[in-house]
Amino acid sequence: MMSASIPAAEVAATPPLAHDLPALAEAIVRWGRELGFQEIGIADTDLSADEQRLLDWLDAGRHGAMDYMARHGTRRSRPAALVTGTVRVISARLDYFPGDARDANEVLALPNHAYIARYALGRDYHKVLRAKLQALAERMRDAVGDFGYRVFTDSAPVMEVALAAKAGLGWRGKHTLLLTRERGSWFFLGEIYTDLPLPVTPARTNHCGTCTSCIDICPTGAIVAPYQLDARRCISYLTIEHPGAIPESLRPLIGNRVYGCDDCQLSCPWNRFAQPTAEPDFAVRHGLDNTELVKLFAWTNEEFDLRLQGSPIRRIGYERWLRNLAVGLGNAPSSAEVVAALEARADDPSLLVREHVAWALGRHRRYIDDAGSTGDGVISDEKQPTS
Ligand code: B12
Ligand code: SF4
Ligand code: SF4
Repeated sequence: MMSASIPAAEVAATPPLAHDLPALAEAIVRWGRELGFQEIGIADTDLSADEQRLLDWLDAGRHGAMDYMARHGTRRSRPAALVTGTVRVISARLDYFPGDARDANEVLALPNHAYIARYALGRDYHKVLRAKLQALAERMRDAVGDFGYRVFTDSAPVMEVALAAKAGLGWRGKHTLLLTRERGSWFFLGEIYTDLPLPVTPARTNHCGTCTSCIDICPTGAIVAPYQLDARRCISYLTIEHPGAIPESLRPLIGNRVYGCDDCQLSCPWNRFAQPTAEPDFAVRHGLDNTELVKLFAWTNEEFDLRLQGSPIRRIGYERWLRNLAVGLGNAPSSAEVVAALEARADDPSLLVREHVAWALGRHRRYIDDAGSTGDGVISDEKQPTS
């Protein structure tokens, strides 16, 4: 009856999938796979349970200096308040584990080497994911005509994990990340907010059981209770998001982790089933999986900018990079090379770097006193301890 009022020409011009939302949802999953996503799910926009937990987390100050987490209020937990008209969220999962990287546990066990989180060894994921999501949205437009949408990945006030959990892309682990039985947790999430009332996909059941491996392994005790993370203690926060001095009590616990941290994921039994990414952009660049701390600490600002072009690491800037490396060097075994590298930056123009270098040198004080330093950044050969 309703179509009787629509001019015949318009009916003929309306693409068929616009009238068949279940078929469109199936097509979206298929197109998503063709674009390289491992999985696509669809959720409604009711995040009321998560909203209260987000507010509690913010009230407790667990976001530390991440002001952007508090800035947008409930727009983060109410998709339609962020993009008017949103009724569904299409969630997408893209695996990033680089199969060509040196084994993570091996690097963590080498205190002279820098450990960089697996997600940051290749190119910045923001652009990669965004381009794929945009391509998916355009295929949808080709199929249904104009519709309301916006794509996001880690770039806006969006509760990505909560939405992906609703959309059935995995369950939230006790470390707070999303994971699956088939592929573990080494993946990024991205979304398309849309005004199309697509059918939703069911949520998955939780398979953490009695396991507490991620909580037990966390070097800084940042997972303060199952599903609750205090970012202020998390090494990922401290080395990436935190702008100032790293609290001294936490520095020794950071070990050689100079950008991000993966321990909670490395310890998770479900990550035994993870598959290496097929995404060429996430392949290791510049040997970042296997480089000594002193080599990275010697980079000039220009080398930092040049070598980390297109890498997510560049976003923390040279000063935080040196700060983090100084902590790593403070935790490394004492040696002439380590002390010389630190002494070479003892007068760094940045107060932040100088303070962390001084702390690191303090950690090698006994060695320096025993060995004797020329005071000009070189431990004299004759004063080095004999082994
Ligand atoms: C802020 C942030 C961080 C912060 C804080 C992390 C956090 N857990 O909140 C810091 C800098 C520490 C961080 C670190 C990392 N992050 Co981060 N981060 C984000 C960001 C921008 C927002 C997360 C957020 O909303 N936090 C707010 C708090 C309130 O949420 P929450 O801790 O997850 O708590 C929820 C539940 O745990 C729950 N809860 C509380 N109590 C209880 C009790 C029960 C019983 C239950 C069921 C639930 C529950 O309530 C909360 C609301 O749902 C998202 C992107 C996005 N826009 O969503 C990426 C994101 C979560 N990060 C990501 C990644 C990859 C990482 C790192 C692995 C990077 C690294 N290697 O260093 C680490 C992992 C650390 C960890 N264990 O979480 C990915 C995760 C992908 C995945 N598989 O889940 C995301 C989704 C980015 C992306 N687009 O892919 N991150
Ligand atoms: S990323 Fe590292 S510091 Fe943060 S919760 Fe996981 S194990 Fe702990
Ligand atoms: S380590 Fe254990 S508790 Fe933590 S997310 Fe994995 S299965 Fe869940």
